[in-house]
Amino acid sequence: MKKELSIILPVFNEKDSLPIMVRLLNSTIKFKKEIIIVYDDQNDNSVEVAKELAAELPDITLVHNNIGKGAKYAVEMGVRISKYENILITAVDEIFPIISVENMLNKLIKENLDLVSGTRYSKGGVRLGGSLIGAVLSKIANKSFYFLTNIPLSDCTTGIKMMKKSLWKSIKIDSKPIAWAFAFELSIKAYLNNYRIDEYPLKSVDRLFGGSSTFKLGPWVKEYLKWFIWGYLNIKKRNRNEKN
Ligand SMILES: Nc1nc2c(ncn2[C@@H]2O[C@H](COP(=O)(O)OP(=O)(O)O)[C@@H](O)[C@H]2O)c(=O)[nH]1
Ligand SMILES: [Mg+2]
Repeated sequence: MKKELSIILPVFNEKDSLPIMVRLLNSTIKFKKEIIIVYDDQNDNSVEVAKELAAELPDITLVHNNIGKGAKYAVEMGVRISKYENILITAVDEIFPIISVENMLNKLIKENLDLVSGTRYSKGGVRLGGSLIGAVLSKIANKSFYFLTNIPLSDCTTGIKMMKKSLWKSIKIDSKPIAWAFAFELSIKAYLNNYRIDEYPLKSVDRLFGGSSTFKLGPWVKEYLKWFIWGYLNIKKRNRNEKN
């Protein structure tokens, strides 16, 4: 497996965070990579900034997601035009030590994994910033899901995930395009389908450089809870069948 990476950045009005994330990635990554910025709407304030970045720096592609609104479809659009076999999806507003990207890729390749998920909840990973309610709910959901299912990922819901493109293509994502619920679903289905998965600790700070979160309590809780229950039941069922 070659040390090459397609980085997919879904953006929703990220004029403040986007240049910081792109510059961090561009200046620290020395292996072959491309950065794919995916926006949903022509009027999004990231578009102009992204055009300037693409004109100034190498390996940057700006693409319009014409599949449907939401990060889920933006990632799908990014994967479709990506040129490498390894992909990283990440949120542009979450700043973490960018050296972790190379460490995650080394891990993916050396250990022949299908998915390396970031974790903010174990092995020294930390989550900072963002809204208090979002942070509390995320922590409770991930800790209890880990405890109840024994899934080897302590942060199933994080959007920072590196994987082989074949994994993304083989998993059918059914979640509604609400927040990053698809990342939770992807973690569960990768585990259920016996893919080789592991995690890498990240110290991440949410919304360090402005813009605003798309967090909406009601619909988010509903969609994440749905996958929590679905995942719990299906993992239990799988484990029961394996014992017999
Ligand atoms: N293309 C696209 N990107 C989105 C959408 N919603 C959020 N994002 C991006 O997904 C990432 C995380 O979003 P954010 O609102 O910070 O979520 P939170 O941290 O969970 O509150 C950021 O890079 C956003 O710009 C969307 O509807 N479409
Ligand atoms: Mg955020």
